[in-house]
Amino acid sequence: MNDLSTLAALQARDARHHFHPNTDMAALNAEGTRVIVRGEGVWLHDAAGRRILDGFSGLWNVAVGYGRREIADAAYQQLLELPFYNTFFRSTTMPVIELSEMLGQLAPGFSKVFFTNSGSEGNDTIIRMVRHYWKLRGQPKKSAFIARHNAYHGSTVGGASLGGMDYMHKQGDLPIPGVVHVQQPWWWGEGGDMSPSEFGLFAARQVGVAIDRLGAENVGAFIGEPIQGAGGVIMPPDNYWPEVERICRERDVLIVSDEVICGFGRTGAWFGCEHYGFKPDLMTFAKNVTSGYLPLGGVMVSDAIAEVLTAGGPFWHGFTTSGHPVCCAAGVANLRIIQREGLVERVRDDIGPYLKARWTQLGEHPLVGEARMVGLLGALELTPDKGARAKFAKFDEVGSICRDFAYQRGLILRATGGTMLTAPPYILSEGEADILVNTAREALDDTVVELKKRGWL
Ligand code: PXG
Repeated sequence: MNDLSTLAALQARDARHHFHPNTDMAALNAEGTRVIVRGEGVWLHDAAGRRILDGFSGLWNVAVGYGRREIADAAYQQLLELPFYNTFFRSTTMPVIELSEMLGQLAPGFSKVFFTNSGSEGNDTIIRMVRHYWKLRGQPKKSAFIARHNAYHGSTVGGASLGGMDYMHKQGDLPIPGVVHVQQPWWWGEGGDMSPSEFGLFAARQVGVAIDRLGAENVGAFIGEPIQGAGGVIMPPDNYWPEVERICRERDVLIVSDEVICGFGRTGAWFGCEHYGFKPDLMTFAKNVTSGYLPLGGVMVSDAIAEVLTAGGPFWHGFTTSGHPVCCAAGVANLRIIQREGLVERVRDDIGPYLKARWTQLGEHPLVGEARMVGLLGALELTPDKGARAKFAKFDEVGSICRDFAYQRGLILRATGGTMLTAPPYILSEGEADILVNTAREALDDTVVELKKRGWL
């Protein structure tokens, strides 16, 4: 399909009735939405007949790439065999048994998995589970959560409360009581005159300061993404997580690793916490558990927590579709692909280092203050002054300008403020990695021209 009048008609129908998430709808509808019609490998095709390299894996989640028949077949077979049965009434289904077992094997020390439909529901589940756990342990006051500014933990009331996005809080009278946000470990943006390792310790110690201010007897858990995703692919200094772990253990505060983006190989380890060498008590997952082919999320529960919860009677929590058999069948097929094709190792040893070597060269571009990458998660900080780590006055707009130039040139990148993000599928070839970086460089050049035109540079 590359008939532009057909595209305009589709855009008009979308504009009439579809309420897009996180979107200025008036602006979008004036411009016309993109209509994506097909995907193959790392490539998308839109209704205007264009082929675009998806440098962002859908929404961080199409790890195995588009067009995997094996996942489609597994879901289809399950739809024919048993499209639904619940897991509430003393029941389970074959895909749930299989996926729980696989997850247990992939995450040693996490003997139980609780299924949800999304990462947001996973984090809401965490709030209820942590509070339930501490009540069972006879410490009902341990109900507060420490999280970070600019974290993303989802869009439900609980998820958005744990998240540290002010613009989300403002719209919904959030956060809910009992959530306290502390310094994020973004050295490039907020490290000031400190060295990265000084700043890593400083940021970690803010967790301790917050716990001590509330009293450890009132704090249930700390939650963090190993690498903040939506906040701007923020890799903390190496000493951050070990110090957070030490602080939380010392104060008997649980650690939740939100693995919704980092989980299932994105960092080159199965889970982001392994990459950074810390051991959480609970892990939220979603996204790449099915590579986005069907919605699925959940919470991995450590042996020690699971033991208390198992002995504690029913946990009055769950969703109709907790452990949906079709989604779990897709999850099993997806994880089998990742295992069989050695995709986590590929991210760690092969395409990850290859893309990183090329991506970090973008750090030499006059507009780029820092180019960083771990596994297949990368960021570029756009700056008017490299040496000073300065941000553009119109920080939120420069990234969108660069993102739009990239799209015009056939590459999807995401912008968070003035930070450009990439998270390509694990199957990216070296040739495709070259295209990704070369196109990103061209988009940076386009952005320089545009910013000069506007007098911002
Ligand atoms: N935790 C993390 C770390 C996430 O990245 C969620 C929880 C929530 O998952 P669900 O499945 O409820 O969306 C996420 C989701 C963006 C963007 O703009 C990022 C997410 C979702 C939507 C947009 O980068 N991450």
